[in-house]
Amino acid sequence: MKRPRELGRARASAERSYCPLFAGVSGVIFPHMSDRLSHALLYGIFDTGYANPADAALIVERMVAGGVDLVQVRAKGWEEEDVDGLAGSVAEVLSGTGVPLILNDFPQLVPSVGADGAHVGQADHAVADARWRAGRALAGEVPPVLIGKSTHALAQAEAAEAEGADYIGFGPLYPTPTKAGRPAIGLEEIAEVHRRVSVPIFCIGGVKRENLEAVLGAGARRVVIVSGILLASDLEGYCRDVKSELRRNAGLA
Ligand code: TZP
Ligand code: MG
Repeated sequence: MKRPRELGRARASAERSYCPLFAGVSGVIFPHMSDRLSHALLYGIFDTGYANPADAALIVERMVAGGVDLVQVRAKGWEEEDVDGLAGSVAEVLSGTGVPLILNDFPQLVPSVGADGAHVGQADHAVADARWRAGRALAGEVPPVLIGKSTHALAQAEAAEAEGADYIGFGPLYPTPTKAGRPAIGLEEIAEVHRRVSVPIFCIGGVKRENLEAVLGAGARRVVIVSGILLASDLEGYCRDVKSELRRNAGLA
């Protein structure tokens, strides 16, 4: 039995997914959040390792105002019910913005939170399992659920696509305390992963406004930035700067 606030969130998620362009015979129309994903360049993460959960709404609002295209909630070591509460507050902020909300792990919380998907690591659920736990067993179901996967090598990137991931993270490019203990892979394989993999690739790990030019120069098109954004004194301006560089790189500005 869903609690009322959960129903409210699920409804808010459905409402923000509504688009008359996709009207069909059923009258219940969901555009594909995957369209949002395919145009996404900047992926921001609200990570409790860097930001006070009490500030989540304000921070995510600023991220969106700065042009972040996807938002993930990452709360390592948290209990499921606490993640549900935090992600629910972020879902409310994102409601009506069209910016998809992705949960790090916890695919089973996608329906109650009103999130749009989940992100899994190499040691987490398989993509199909995550999709099933999110209540949507098959890719292409409506409303769609986006399942992303972390990859740290070319072979893992190809495997994640073959497994049905909607997008991948590729990195860490640079050593980063956000993913302590995970060796950096450098920039050398960025161009090759873009040749081999068709789903959106978000380069991640130590990416900052300061090294973005080098990352894009190596062939990246989309990035995830965690600490760079969350530790910025002007978070919105930081996102805006990065986004405009990403747009320029993509030939959109
Ligand atoms: N996966 C690979 S690197 C990384 C994750 C979650 C952390 C990225 O964080 P930051 O602070 O942008 O380096
Ligand atoms: Mg994980």
